Amino acid sequence: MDVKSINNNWLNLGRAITLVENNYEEGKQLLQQLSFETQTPVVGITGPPGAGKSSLVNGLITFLLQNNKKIGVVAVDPTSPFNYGSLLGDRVRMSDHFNNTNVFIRSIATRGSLGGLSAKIYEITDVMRHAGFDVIFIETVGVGQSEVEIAGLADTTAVVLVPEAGDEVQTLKSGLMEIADVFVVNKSDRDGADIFIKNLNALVHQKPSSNWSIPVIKTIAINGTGIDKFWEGIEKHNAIKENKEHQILLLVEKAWQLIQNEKMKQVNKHALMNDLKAHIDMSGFNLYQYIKKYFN
Ligand SMILES: Nc1nc2c(ncn2[C@@H]2O[C@H](COP(=O)(O)OP(=O)(O)OP(=O)(O)O)[C@@H](O)[C@H]2O)c(=O)[nH]1
Ligand SMILES: [Mg+2]
Repeated sequence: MDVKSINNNWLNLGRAITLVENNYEEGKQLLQQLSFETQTPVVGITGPPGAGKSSLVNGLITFLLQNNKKIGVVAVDPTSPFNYGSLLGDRVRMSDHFNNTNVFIRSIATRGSLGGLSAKIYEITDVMRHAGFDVIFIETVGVGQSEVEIAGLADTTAVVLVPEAGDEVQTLKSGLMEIADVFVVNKSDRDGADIFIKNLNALVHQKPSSNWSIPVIKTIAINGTGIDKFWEGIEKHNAIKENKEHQILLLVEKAWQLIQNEKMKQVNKHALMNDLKAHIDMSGFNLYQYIKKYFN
């Protein structure tokens, strides 16, 4: 399958994802054709079950369609595979118009045996980056260990929380604090929202790796309140870009996951980082060709 055939053709994109998902040789060859200069922003949306992640993505889709954007969505381990279909309504529901809509949605079950995200999600996202979207959203339920992984997957990670008594302390313990580029306090129609936001704001401080100051955005997904602010926060973060060192750290994490997935082989992350640094700026760099040397 030629990588060009998936650009703006979602029937082909769907086929390509299936090839990659099933580890077919054709899928592997496709991955090795990908250009790593293509930079469609990938936005990870994570947070506890039921926080309103799908509702927020739905709101973002509605908002972005009004601005003629093309949107890709990956829902990882969705509790209900029909979630988006029912939220989005007829307009973008997968139908005869599948190829004409500006929204492409794919649900995948990709949790590995240890509960973490499997390498498939990295591969699928890399394929999607070549389909001509303006933005790609990835929804995952934040449950412990998968959080660092989603940070490595996305250019911007939004952590969705809800104002609930007692939630604060647990939330901060669970590592969500470290991975958030943007905080969203959804269900702000509930009691205690403003106090929760105030407390969260007090705890959020600048990320050591950059000069980015993490915003705390108040939303009510069910009526669209704050969706514009949420998008603004995503765009601002995308514009500053994390520093190169941080990007390399994320790339090392990704390469390591991919190697683990293929070979279950122990690779020294530090050595991997040094070697990757020497290769990353070479023209035509492709991560999937690069990692092949670790498979022998
Ligand atoms: N009151 C209120 N309810 C909301 C809001 N946003 C979402 N909900 C409701 O919360 C429930 C869960 O919303 P989802 O969008 O499915 O949440 P989710 O985080 O995607 O859930 P999982 O994917 O199952 O983890 C639904 O019944 C929504 O209608 C909000 O801002 N206010
Ligand atoms: Mg959901």
